[in-house]
Amino acid sequence: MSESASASTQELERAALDSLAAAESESELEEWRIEYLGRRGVLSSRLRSVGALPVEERREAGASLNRLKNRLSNAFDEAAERASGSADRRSTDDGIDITLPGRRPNLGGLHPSEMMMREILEVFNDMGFQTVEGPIVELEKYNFDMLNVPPDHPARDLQDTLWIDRESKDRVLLRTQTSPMQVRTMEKQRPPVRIVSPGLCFRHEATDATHEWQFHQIEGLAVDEGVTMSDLKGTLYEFARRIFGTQRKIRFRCDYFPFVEPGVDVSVDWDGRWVEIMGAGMVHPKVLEGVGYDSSKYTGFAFGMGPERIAMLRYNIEDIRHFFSNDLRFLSQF
Ligand code: FA5
Repeated sequence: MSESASASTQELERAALDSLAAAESESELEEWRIEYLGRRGVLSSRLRSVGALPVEERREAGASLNRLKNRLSNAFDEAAERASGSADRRSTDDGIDITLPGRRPNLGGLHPSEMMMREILEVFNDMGFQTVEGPIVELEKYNFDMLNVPPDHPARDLQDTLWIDRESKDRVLLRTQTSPMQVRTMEKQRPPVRIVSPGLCFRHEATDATHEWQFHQIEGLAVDEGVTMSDLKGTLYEFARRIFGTQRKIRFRCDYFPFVEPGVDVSVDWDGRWVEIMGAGMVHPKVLEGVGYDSSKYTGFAFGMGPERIAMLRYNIEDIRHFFSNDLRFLSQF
């Protein structure tokens, strides 16, 4: 190739690279590509004009222009890659700055009642109790009759009931307690039985700092040959030790529930006052007989506790109504 041809190739390369360096946006790069590398661009027309050169110069001039075309092509690819990388970092045309730190989404968490229930269930699962769940909309016979609370029994007044269907033969209600799960479990299973059953309960009652009309309970039931009141106490002391630690005082007191005999209530000390957290007792022989168990062979204990009350004692929550008021200032503390 003649000197002047090679000099003009060098000039062309310099001019092309300078203008490539000045191209910033994608559209400027595309313009550059069309101008230099396009089918009607500078290099194509130079290559076409090689045919007009003297025969002895054609070969070298063509090869030199092809090498230049390759170098410019590579330079263009690199520039395009750089431009797309920095476009990611810059504001985009629609005004979104994708380099700004993201907005952290509001992540939900477990409700404090749910957290408390899971912790309590784990304690009983560790002691060999299996978790079972049952219906919230319940038949009257499970909520009352089969628990030794016949119609007209005054004990029904202790739990003001929200009725779903009061007219049919099989009356339907929102369960007032988880104790129906005692009966449902024993109907399906022969002893030994060891279950815990968590879930919502409803009572038509006036609310105050320790009473809600909607709350959770966790029922417990153990039936086998030779189960005694000391098994009940031992189990509940172990529960209290794991949930409240060894220093917290707890109290057992006689109480009346139609489906146990004897019955107790269990309270925990809260700054010098006793807060009742559960009812418990030895399963009444009538309840055992009602599901076809031989009450001269099998005995059992049962308990029903309120996880919201337990969470109140655990976390010093002064009013049970916080649990279902859906106030994020309360809920986000857990
Ligand atoms: C019962 O519901 C019995 N079924 C418990 C039981 C089960 C006794 C098995 C014997 C054998 P009581 O109504 O006391 O009992 O409720 C038990 C616990 O549920 C209470 O100690 C309390 O922790 C919780 N609880 C009861 N009513 C409410 C309420 N309105 N608001 C919040 N928690 C409540």
